[in-house]
Amino acid sequence: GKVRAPTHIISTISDDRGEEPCYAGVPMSTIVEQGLGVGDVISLLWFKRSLPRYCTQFIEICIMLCADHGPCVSGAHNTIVTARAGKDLVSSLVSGLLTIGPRFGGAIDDAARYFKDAYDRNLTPYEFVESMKKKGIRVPGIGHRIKRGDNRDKRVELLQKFARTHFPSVKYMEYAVQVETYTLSKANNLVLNVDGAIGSLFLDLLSGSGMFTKQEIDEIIEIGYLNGLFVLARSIGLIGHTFDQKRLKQPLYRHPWEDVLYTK
Ligand code: Q5B
Repeated sequence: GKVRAPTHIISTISDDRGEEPCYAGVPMSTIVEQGLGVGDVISLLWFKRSLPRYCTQFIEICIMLCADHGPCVSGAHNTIVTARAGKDLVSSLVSGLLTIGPRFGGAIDDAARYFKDAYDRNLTPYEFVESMKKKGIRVPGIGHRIKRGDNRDKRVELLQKFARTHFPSVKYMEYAVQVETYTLSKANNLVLNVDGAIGSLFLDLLSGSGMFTKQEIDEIIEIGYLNGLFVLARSIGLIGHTFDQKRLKQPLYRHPWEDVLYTK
């Protein structure tokens, strides 16, 4: 009989061998004809399934809200400096993307991991936060450089409002809010930030939508899909910052001596 030579690559998300490319089995013409959006495309290519409209809308809101946060944040700053050094679009973009990590924008997966673990183990916010403190770990998804208890992050409020209206359950997000109430009692900058809001709400999306098994949810959290939302979103802004600097014909950036503390 026929013997299949062993393949070097296994791929399960897309296929371009037919008349048109398919994402998770859905032809591109269907995506366009049914008026689907980028949230649907992300659902197909990342989660390999079509998700209900409120889920894809939530994904799109995350992308829109995280697309940019001004020129002063780590990612935009790196991109601006790189563009001003005369580098090309891709170099400027990746230089900004490389700042995304545990402190800046890349705390979504860890926020989801820690909030899920604490909620599932029935830890009170006090027990959770204090156990993190004992381990010397900052609570991912909590804290912001400019947002405060009396100057909340509008993005967090918008995400919460959408989820409270459309999600069947927001138990993880409500737990994150209880954690925030406790951390705010310690310091005014320890707000639930955009990473923490997305991390906790994505747990609610995964567990409340009925579209994922428990095993699939654990795998998504373990692999770490969710920082991808910030990476994808912020690429939009970083590309914009690159074009902006080129359009403005900005010269090579040099940091002023006065702004450096030279010391031995
Ligand atoms: N303390 C975000 O720190 C920041 C604590 C904490 C317990 C915490 C910090 C943090 C976890 C990571 C996280 C996502 C580094 C942030 C984002 C996207 C962005 C950015 C933008 C955008 C800020 C002062 C005191 C110290 C600390 C304690 C701080 N955070 N304790 N758990 N989580 N968060 N990142 O203000 O006793 O004095 O030693 O790492 O979720 O990145 O817009 O800018 O869209 O671009 O520098 O929104 O919170 O505070 O380091 O001076 O700490 O608070 O231990 O206590 P800060 P520090 P003590 S959203």
